[in-house]
Amino acid sequence: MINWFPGHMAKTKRLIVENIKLADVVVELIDARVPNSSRNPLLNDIIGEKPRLVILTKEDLADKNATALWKEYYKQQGAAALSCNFLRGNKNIKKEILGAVRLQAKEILEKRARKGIIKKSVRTMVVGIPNVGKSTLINFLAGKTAAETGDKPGVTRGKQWIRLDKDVELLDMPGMLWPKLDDQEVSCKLAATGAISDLVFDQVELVLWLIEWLLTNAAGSLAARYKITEKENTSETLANIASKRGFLRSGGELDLEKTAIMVIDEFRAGKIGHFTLDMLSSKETSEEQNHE
Ligand SMILES: Nc1nc2c(ncn2[C@@H]2O[C@H](COP(=O)(O)OP(=O)(O)O)[C@@H](O)[C@H]2O)c(=O)[nH]1
Ligand SMILES: [Mg+2]
Repeated sequence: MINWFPGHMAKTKRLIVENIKLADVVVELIDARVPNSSRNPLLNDIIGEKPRLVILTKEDLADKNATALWKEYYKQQGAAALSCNFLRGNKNIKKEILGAVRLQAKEILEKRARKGIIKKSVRTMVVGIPNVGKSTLINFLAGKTAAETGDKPGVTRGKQWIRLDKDVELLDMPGMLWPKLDDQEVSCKLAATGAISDLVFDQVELVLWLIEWLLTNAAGSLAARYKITEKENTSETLANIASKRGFLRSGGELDLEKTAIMVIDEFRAGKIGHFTLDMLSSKETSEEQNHE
């Protein structure tokens, strides 16, 4: 677990700024379950006008309709947007990603051609907050042989460009972004999806927040999973789950801690359902607030 103290953020930002200079197209990973909350607020400033491909990761765990709407939203913003389940990555997804990167780089390549530079590859790098799937994507795209042949002279020490195809290269190191933790709601969403460490939150408090979200936005999902009666009161609903599962302490009282950990685990694994915690309207609202 990384502690995002200010000095750490400054260093991380410096590194990303340096690396982004070398890339033609930035691949920004965001978690399809929390497309707004899992974005780094400073990334727009850092990337500037550079072409961008947004990939919504873990689409297998998110709400399908919401993912489609979010992709539309990013396209309207001028980025290319795809969604993937990297655990079931196949050749088509790789082709799609490379195609989108090429398309985003088209203008840059044309500009280079006008200057007489023709053979230069498109360089791309992956950025995102912890746990969003950066390493999984790089391993999936690069494969082992690509990583081994990626070493080239003239590249800053410690950095390697991995060749993905004749005309596309990928930086072997992802750009690690810090999550936004100044907003309690956003922090809860990131904790619930596993983007931030379990040590940061009291698990019972977190599960009460999650139960509240599910009762409000996906009524019936807890009842179906745990064969319980949902209550308006979140604590009572949690107690119902604990007693249904027989989670008791030695004294016979309900073990809410153990129940919390179980529910959070099952939520993250998609066993309670496939949910997107960030709705588009809340994103728009938060943008309005930022402008005030
Ligand atoms: N369900 C699901 N899990 C994924 C997907 N992509 C990555 N993961 C899992 O998410 C976790 C974090 O991935 P990792 O690549 O280490 O994230 P990083 O910290 O950004 O490098 C790992 O347990 C991956 O197996 C996906 O598309 N679907
Ligand atoms: Mg990683």
